[in-house]
Amino acid sequence: MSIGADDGRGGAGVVDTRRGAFFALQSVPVGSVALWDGFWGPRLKTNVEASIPALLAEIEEHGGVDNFRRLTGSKQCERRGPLYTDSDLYKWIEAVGIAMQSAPLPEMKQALADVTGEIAAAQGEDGYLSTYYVEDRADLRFTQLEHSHEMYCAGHLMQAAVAIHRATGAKELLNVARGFADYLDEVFGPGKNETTDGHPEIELALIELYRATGKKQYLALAGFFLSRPQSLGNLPPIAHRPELIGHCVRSGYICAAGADYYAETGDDGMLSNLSLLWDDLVNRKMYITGGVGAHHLGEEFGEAYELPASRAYAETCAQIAHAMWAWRMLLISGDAKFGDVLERILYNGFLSGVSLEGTEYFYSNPLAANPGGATHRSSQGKWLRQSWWSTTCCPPNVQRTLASIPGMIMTTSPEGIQIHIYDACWARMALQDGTAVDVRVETRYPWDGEITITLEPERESEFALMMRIPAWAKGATAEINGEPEQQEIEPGSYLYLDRVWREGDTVKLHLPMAVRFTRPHPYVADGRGCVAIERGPIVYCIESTDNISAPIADLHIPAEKLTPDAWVVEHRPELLGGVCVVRGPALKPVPSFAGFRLYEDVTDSEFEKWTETEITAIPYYAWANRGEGQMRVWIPVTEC
Ligand code: FUB
Ligand code: ZN
Repeated sequence: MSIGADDGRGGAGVVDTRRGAFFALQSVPVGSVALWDGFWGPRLKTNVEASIPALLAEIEEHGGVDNFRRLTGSKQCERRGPLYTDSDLYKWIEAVGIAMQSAPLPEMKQALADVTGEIAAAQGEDGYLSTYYVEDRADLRFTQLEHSHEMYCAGHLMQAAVAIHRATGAKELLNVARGFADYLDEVFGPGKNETTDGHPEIELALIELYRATGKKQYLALAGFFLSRPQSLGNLPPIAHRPELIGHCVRSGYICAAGADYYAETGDDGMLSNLSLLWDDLVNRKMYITGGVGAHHLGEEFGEAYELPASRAYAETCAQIAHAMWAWRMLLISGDAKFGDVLERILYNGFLSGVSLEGTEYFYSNPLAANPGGATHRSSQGKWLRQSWWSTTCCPPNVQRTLASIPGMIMTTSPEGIQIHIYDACWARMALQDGTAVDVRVETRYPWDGEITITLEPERESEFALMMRIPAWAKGATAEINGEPEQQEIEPGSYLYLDRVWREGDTVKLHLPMAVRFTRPHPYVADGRGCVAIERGPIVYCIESTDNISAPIADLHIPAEKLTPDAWVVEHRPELLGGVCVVRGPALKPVPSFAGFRLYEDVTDSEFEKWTETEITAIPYYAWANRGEGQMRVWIPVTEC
């Protein structure tokens, strides 16, 4: 199928890499990878069966569809919700569109047709569409761009339209999106209106719309917006921003858009600044969970190493925005370091954003919780996920990201096939010469590091199979058809197996899954003197439900026990949807620290006595699924 063909089902992946001359890797269609009953497969099933229908009901209940109906005259009612709430419905549609790229979802068709019809009918003749800047606010159109979210909403409309077109070939929403994009192109640009939206998003969307339609002016308009300072906070354009500052979701989206722009144009200045900003992220501003954002106020990045635990902002959308950036950087570079961060976000700070049932969501994802304590208000009073937030950006964002995961498992390149995320699946890849290769992955990852890959090329073919070896996987080994692989396997790179592959060839990869203890940079105040427990890609936490011997804040790990041999890993299929827990030795003070005075002279202090106890750690993503309780990721270490 040719690129930009009328029917959108032409082989595009989560990001359509087929035009971009500067992509090293080609993303594959979401539908070409079928997830089984591994880690992500059941979560995607929950997404489709529980999360997506429940969220539409919530959006309906809170007026998100009625806001369109009232404009079309199909319902008489007041407009409800924040000025950006149109984007919630658009993101929900995008989630459906991406999920439909895996399976047709006949049960969603009617609802989708209904909301699409309302959206299309609500569009102005000039292409403009907003349920907020209409009627008595119509004169304000594009006059409040710093806060108005008009282009933010437009961007989500475009992404929804592209996803639906890619899934079904249907053009109704795509035409609405094109109408709006054409209108923006008339109004904005050099010598016209030269401002941009205070919330980036339109840039990403215009580039994907360009990819779906072939209309170069959309790419040019995205380039124009990228070249302008961000109107909120007057932040420098992303190609010139000296560090990560400001609102984290906005930053993540604009960085992702910058990467897309580089991929299409080869703008080296953009790429070199994105690399600098990436270093700032991973070396100074990202939580160990992959969470992003220190400040609730302004939902912003903090200073370098300013990563508070219980007061972390780490909005689910911020993690998603940075996963989008990581994915694009991986596609551009083929560098495993981006896959490592993508994995860290997905299994930890992203996944914590949704409950195991799939119907409740966190907005912030703190690294410590003390319900009833002084920090209670800092998380908007909530230590439990909710089915609805008045700003409900995160739930549909979670849904579209979950639906996208099959498209981020593997890629192809002129050399062969890359596997980035290990999960039980069956995939059909196409080599550059058109040869079809079926790839079967059998694994219990992330609970187990044994991964068996079976290749079935339709004919004998020489190509490279490249498998990401996470940076934590020291001592990984591999076998090809039962023979040990001789080359040294470097953590933080791709194991490159170039040979003639025949039907039924197998590769067994063994990633060591020892418990790891990770300490933060000493300037991370809330982690000083502490470690986090990690195993494979999973970051652990201790929660009061499993640790009743003492308040969570009392529990310490003895320094001499920071060795994997002192710890036990138990697979608990019945717990939290099936997890591995990590159990090990701990110390608690007697009496509890709870009785200590706030301040005392060190010479007056009674020497506390430590008593041996044990802690049980669960995956961070699963916390707060058994009611409210204390939790922490960073656990103090005691030398005694
Ligand atoms: O402003 C729209 C969305 O609401 C942002 O992306 C989130 O951070 C939340 O503020
Ligand atoms: Zn959000």
